[in-house]
Amino acid sequence: MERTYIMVKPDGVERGLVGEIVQRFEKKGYQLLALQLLHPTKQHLEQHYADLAGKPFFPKLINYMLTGPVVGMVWGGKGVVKTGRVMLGATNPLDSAPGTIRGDYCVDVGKNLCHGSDSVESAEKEIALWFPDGVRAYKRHVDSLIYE
Ligand code: DAT
Ligand code: MG
Repeated sequence: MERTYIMVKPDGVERGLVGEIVQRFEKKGYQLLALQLLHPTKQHLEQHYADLAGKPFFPKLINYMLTGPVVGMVWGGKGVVKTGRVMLGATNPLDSAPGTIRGDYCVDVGKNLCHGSDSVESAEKEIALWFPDGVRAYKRHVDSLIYE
């Protein structure tokens, strides 16, 4: 099954938007495979965002991500990586369509509420980084009502 790593950033946790974000993925029909609230270390975040290490906004991004706990999740289902990012909205919330999470709940790129993996490959890397003990699959009876 395709899987993605979705993370509610510290602003989203503090603003009480964890439930809203979880609910959107639940209502869509995707399967919750793992969920944790975590106070990440600087080193962990630098690893998560390693691809952006050379960007001018990198130090600010890491400091933002260290302002409080994050809620990390693994969601599974058909097309969940690409569709998950559509559900989050564009990186810059001012470019995010209304109806997306960023489009509905935030304004500035430096406080854009949530993270979603950008490819199947990075999703698997991120899942291994954030859930090193592994993520167990389980059968859902409701799948017969969601998938044809
Ligand atoms: P995304 O989170 O949509 O995958 P990304 O991986 O390019 O976007 O960047 C990771 C985060 O870094 C993004 O959610 C917010 C921050 N960021 C990206 N581009 C930025 C910019 N131009 N200025 C400030 N922060 C930025
Ligand atoms: Mg990204």
